[in-house]
Formats: sequence, C-alpha cells, structure tokens
Amino acid sequence: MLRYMTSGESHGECLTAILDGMPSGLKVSESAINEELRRRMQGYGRGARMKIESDKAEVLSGLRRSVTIGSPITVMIRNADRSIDRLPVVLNPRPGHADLTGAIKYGLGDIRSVLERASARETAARVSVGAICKLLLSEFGIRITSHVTGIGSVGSRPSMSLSFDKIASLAAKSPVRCADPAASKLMCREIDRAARDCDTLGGTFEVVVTGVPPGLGSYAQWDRRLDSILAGAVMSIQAVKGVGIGAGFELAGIRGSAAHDEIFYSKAKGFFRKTNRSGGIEGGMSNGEDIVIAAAMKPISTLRKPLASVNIKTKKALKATVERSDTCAVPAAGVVAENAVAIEIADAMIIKFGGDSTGEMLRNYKGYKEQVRRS
Ligand code: EPS
Repeated sequence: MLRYMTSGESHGECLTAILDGMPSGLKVSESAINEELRRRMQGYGRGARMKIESDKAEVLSGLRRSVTIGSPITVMIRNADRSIDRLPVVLNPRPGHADLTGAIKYGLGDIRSVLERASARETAARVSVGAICKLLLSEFGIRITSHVTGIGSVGSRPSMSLSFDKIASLAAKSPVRCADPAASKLMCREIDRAARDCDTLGGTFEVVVTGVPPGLGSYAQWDRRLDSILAGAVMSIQAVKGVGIGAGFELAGIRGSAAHDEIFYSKAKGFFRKTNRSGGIEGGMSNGEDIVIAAAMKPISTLRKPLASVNIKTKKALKATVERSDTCAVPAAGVVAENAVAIEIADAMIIKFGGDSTGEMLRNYKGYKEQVRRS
C-alpha cells in the first residue's frame, strides 16, 4: 500500500524521496522530519561530512497547511557539499564497497559515478520518509527506538530485561546510543583506537517497536510475513550483513523448552508472555509484544590505510582510493533502521486498517482492539 523511492547523489544538488499511499488527515511538521535527520547525523565516530551538513527537509508536495491530503509526498534535502562535478576521477576500487562491480555492471569508467549513489548518504532520504511514517504510527501509540549492542570487540550486557522507555532514554544519553553506560565508554575508546590506526569498525544494534497490535502481517503467504518484510528492510541498509528477529541465531542452539515464550492470560492484560525471545513475531505476525530486530553492520569500507586493489584502467596493483568517511556509523545505522522499520510497520497498519484517511484507520483500529479484547 505504501510505496517510496529515493533519488540523489551524495555530492549532488539534493536527495529526494517520494512517498505514495500515506492516508489523508495526518499532521506532518518539517521539524519532526528534521529531528529524525538530526538523530541520523549523530554518533561518536562519524566523519567530517557530518560537520559540513545540517540536513533539513523541505516538503514539496502532498501537504496542505501541513496536513496530508492522500496524494504523493515529496521531500527534498539539499546537500551543502555539491561538489560532484569537481571531484577527482576514481579508478582504484575500495574492497567491500560497490565500486568495482558497480563500474563493471554500468560500464562506468569513473568509479565516482558509482560511489555517489551507493553512499550511505542516501539513508537521509529514507529517514525523511520514515519520520512521516513514525508520525502516522504515533496516532496508534506505536513507538520505535534503537540501541547499539556492540562495536568492534566491545559488547554490552543483554538488554532483553530493559523496558522500551529505559532503552530509549539510556541510548539517547550515550554518544554511541548504547543503553549500557559502562560499555558505552569502552565503545568510544574502541572507536578512538581504530581511528588512530586509520581503521574502521562495525557492530550490532537492535530496533525495538512498542505498542504494535497483534495480527500485523500474515502466515497465509510467504511475502506477507512481517518478519521477512522487516528483515528485508533492515538488510537493505548500506553495510548491514546480518539480521535476526528476537533472539535470532541464538534460538538455533537451545532446546524448544527454553526457546519459546509461554502464554499467560489475565483479565487486565489479556493474553501475554513473560519472555520475548520470539521478538514479538510468531508465524509471520506481530503477537502484541515488543518487536525486536537485531542487525550486524560490517566495518565501513573506506579505510585511511587502504587495502590492496587494482586500477580499473591500467590493471596495475595499487592501494584502494581514500575517500573522506566515518570511522564508525553503527549508531546512525540504528536510527536509519528505526525509520526503515517505521515504513514497513506503517504499511502493515494501512493494509490491516485501510489507508484512505487517518480517521478511517483509527475507527477500524478501535473496532479491532475491541475484537482483540474480547478474544
Ligand atoms: C554519509 C555521507 C558521506 C560519508 C558516509 C555517510 O559523506 P562523504 O562521502 O562526503 O564523507 O560520510 O558514506 C559512507 C560511509 C559511504 O560508504 O559512502 C552520510 O550522510 O551518512
């Protein structure tokens, strides 16, 4: 039901996104989009580009007096650095980046034409779409946060016992968005060490969604399974190499009796679980518990001490090109993933509750909540 596309090069005029299928009657403020863009730019270990830019969204269509009217919404983010046509030709592909295969695939003699679009800067446009989707979700009491659980060799204590609000407030206070203050300090030092060695770091993060009603997605068809939709959205973020739902890969190594979340009932809560190893999704559907998505990001592939490569013109062995980049962007990737997830949850909500107007959705949602309460 919801569709979107982004366009724009990292050092071109601007990034844009068109979001189609957003219901009418939703108040959208540019400041709410800008707050998400600001969060994406944060994080210990980011590079010089984040000091140059102060990403701001301009909504060009789809709103009247700041309210959606059911027509496609266009968002534009102007680049401060628009040097695309003055930047030097790139001939030495960076291992791990889109550079080499992109140049071969599109028949491009200058790798610059590949990296301008492959750059993770594109995620600013995606975040602007996600920010609008977050506004829709907040009408239904659905909130999304993220936190970093590992950077390089430093891991944090498992957070499964922390509440959504605790994770959100602790992550917001940490320069690496880690909910464990002691691990947060160690992560910053790990980033300092990598930067000193002209190296980069990856890590792991979790996205948590609270307030989701049971029954989004479906077991009835493979492409309607919510877990696969969310995994695809998070996997599509630049440098993400692994995604798990709930305890994910850990579930493979424990017995069924220890893996599954037992079912309880009380008059006040209805059906509930005391554990959430399934990450809020069973049978491809949300089950009403918090949705938890874990992801692993590889280290950024632009190294200031570059790896071995081959010049695509002369075929001579050389070192890869050094581009300005980040030492670590895991905290930002978590924010991007929140927004990528927001888009898919908003889509699932529109599919379940109808998508022409926000009022219609709220009416249908209320009726369904009653059905759930009586179940
Ligand atoms: C990014 C902008 C880029 C990079 C980074 C993310 O800006 P520049 O290339 O001018 O420094 O900092 O991109 C990458 C990590 C990448 O692999 O391309 C941004 O806005 O997030």
